[in-house]
Amino acid sequence: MTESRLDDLTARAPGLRLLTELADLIHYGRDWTRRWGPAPLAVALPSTVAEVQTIVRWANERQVSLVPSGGRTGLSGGAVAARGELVLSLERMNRVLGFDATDRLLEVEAGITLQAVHEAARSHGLLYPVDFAARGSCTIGGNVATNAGGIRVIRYGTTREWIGGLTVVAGNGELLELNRGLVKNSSGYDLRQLMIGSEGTLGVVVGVQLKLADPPPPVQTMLLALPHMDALMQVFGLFRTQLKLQAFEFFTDVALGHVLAHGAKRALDANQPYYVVAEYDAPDDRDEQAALLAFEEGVREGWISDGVIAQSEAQAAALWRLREGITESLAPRKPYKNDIALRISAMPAFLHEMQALLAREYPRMEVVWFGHIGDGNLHINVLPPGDMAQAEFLAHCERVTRLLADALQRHGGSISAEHGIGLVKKPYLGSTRSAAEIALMRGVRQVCDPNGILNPGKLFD
Ligand code: 2HG
Ligand code: ZN
Repeated sequence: MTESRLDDLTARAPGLRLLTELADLIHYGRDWTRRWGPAPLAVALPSTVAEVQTIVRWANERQVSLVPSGGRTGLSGGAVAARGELVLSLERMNRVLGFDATDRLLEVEAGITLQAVHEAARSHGLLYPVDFAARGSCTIGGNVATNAGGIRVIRYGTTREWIGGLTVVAGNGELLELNRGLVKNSSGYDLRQLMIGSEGTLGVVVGVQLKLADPPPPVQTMLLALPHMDALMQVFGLFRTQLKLQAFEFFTDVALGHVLAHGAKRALDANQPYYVVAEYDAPDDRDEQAALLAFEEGVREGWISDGVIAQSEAQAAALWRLREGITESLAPRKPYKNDIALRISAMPAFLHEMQALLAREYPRMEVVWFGHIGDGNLHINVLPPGDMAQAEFLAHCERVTRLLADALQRHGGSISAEHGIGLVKKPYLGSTRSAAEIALMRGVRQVCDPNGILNPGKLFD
């Protein structure tokens, strides 16, 4: 049966590359979550939009589930294929298709990496401003699917802000050109925005028109050590009024311990419980002076205990590594991850409640938190104790996540800030979205994908 279905697909798309070797099934069937055993039917690597359309039409007729797949750096299981699905990898569709200087639009295929987009924008003297540590492996299609955020959201917003148009293969195989790069387009529902963040459940994104920005002015990078948790938001309040922030990222001493053990270099002597990497525009002496004044005020207030300003690009990269290297340094320990969002105004009160909750519920476990505190996004990674079985660890963390979800609901937050819902956060969707909203989302999905072939089981059942 399986064989004949695949034979039928190759008969319809003779040039299509199809992988069925076990090593490939494992490689393409999982993402960075590593929680589900990969078990796809096969992996299709189309190189044209027409091939993607053929695959989607075939999947409808043959009732085969599809898992659209980018760089599989996701942390919520959105690109996992563990139930005999066909992985539809866009990795061969990775070209820059064009650039229009008047419109400032870069047109790319969905499988291009974020880093290649950065380079293409730079080659035109412009900037694609969404950025984060997985830039070398993640793809634009995946960024669109999760509305990826990253380290410069406080200045530039999330992926959503930078999409001028999308080319999408709909659930029935038809091709949709959504918004076509228009700046203004008040002609009904914005289906482009509906696709963004839909985690491959409403259509397969094959092409993207990216808006580009002016390149940033020269920036400075500062590492700060803070003596207590309240200082995080106090320093943020101070810095955002005095400086033009590009990024405001934090991590704890526990996180620092892991990146240092993983090869990063210590930048400050004394140990403090919290650290911030701040990046701000510093085109001239006045901005540098403003940064020093803000720093001194923070010290006077007792919010900052120590700090260093990078004196070279290499030093700035070393400071950034302390923040961006955290995920990789924790990966061997198979952490359980939360990725939560709050309004910035809700953060101080929430932080206290969360700290108490984590201390109470995870007495035997190491909890590492860090993230994009300037835009209200915290990452909480819980490390299993060496003597605890994986299933017991997961069950424990799921129970605590339920409590965290309740707290978030009370504070008006979200159970997923930028990693998506996928499989991992599915049980908690109802803490962030109302029953009426979920019912509407279900209806939209049903209309876009009536046969239920697009990433079934992800986001909601
Ligand atoms: C980051 O901000 C990523 O570094 C990963 O979103 C977060 O590993 C995590 O929990
Ligand atoms: Zn993040």
